[in-house]
Amino acid sequence: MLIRSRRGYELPESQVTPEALVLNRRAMLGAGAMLLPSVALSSHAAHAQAAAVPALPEHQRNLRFRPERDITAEREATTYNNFYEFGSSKSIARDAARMPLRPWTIKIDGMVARPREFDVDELIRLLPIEERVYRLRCVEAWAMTVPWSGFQLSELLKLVEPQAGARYVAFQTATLPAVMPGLRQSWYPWPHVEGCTIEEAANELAFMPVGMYGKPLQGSNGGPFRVVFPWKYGFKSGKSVARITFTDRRPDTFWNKIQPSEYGFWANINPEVPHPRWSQASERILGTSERVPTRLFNGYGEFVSGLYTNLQRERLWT
Ligand SMILES: Nc1nc2c(c(=O)[nH]1)N[C@H]1C(S)=C(S)[C@@H](COP(=O)(O)O)O[C@H]1N2
Ligand SMILES: [Mo]
Repeated sequence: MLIRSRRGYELPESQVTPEALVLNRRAMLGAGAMLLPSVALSSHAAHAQAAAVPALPEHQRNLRFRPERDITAEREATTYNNFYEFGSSKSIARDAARMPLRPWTIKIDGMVARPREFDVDELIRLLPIEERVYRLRCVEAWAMTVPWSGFQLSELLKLVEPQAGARYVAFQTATLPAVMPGLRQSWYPWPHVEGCTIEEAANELAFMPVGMYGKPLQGSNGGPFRVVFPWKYGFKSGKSVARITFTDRRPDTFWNKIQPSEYGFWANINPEVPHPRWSQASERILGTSERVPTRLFNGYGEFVSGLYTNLQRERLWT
């Protein structure tokens, strides 16, 4: 495999990155706040990471969801990330390796008949785990294809029984200041919360990975537990989820709070609706020099287009 210390596209990409623009502008106001004493960090992390991560149980690939693209090289997918809790560059993987993956508790609250806390290993025991190869399309117009291991979000819904009035689901990322230097960037509306409607959560594509490439999910990619909505821009897919709340009010979501005109609540993928600052017509395949046309709903329309037929007045595509 070709190994380079820096990818040629990294710099141009980060210059057009919306997130990075916001960051750079504000960073000048708060310069200095971003430096953390790395010695203190690593000694804390050594302590926090004492518990071992068990291997995933045996499971099989679900062939219903065909990738129609080559799987992205594992090294690309695990080292080119967006994870602002660790900073705004794509190269956060090493820092994110400090994420304390065990023990990990997920709190489920709000409008459910059975609110409770789960240990992540308990969820892995309780729910049917499978592998799904999904395409992931970032709003910045790069894409990768990933074999995720995890469970269908609807299985979790069955476990906690949403109440009839629950209309939305909010996914909150853990805030761990000792290992997440990005949290010091106090102009961001931490904690990271993303959300969807209850119908979207119940859709068979909505998935909760606990692994990728057959291994437990590492911190860089949102381990130990995240969500993915493959028909929506990647920023909707919250990482390292610690709390899931069922509610009757549309959650205030992270990027929507930062820049509502550019990052809507729905963020469904549509090549014909440009981002205000660039086209969404095509995408760059991570780890290659290829650019390919973007597809409506990232090519998953057969599964999800029915979710939106009565919502024409909403801004479904940004
Ligand atoms: N908590 C949290 N979740 C997040 C992000 C983030 O910064 N923080 N970035 C999002 C964005 S913009 C994308 S494209 C995907 C990237 O996931 P990956 O790094 O596993 O490719 O995670 C999403 N989930
Ligand atoms: Mo993204």
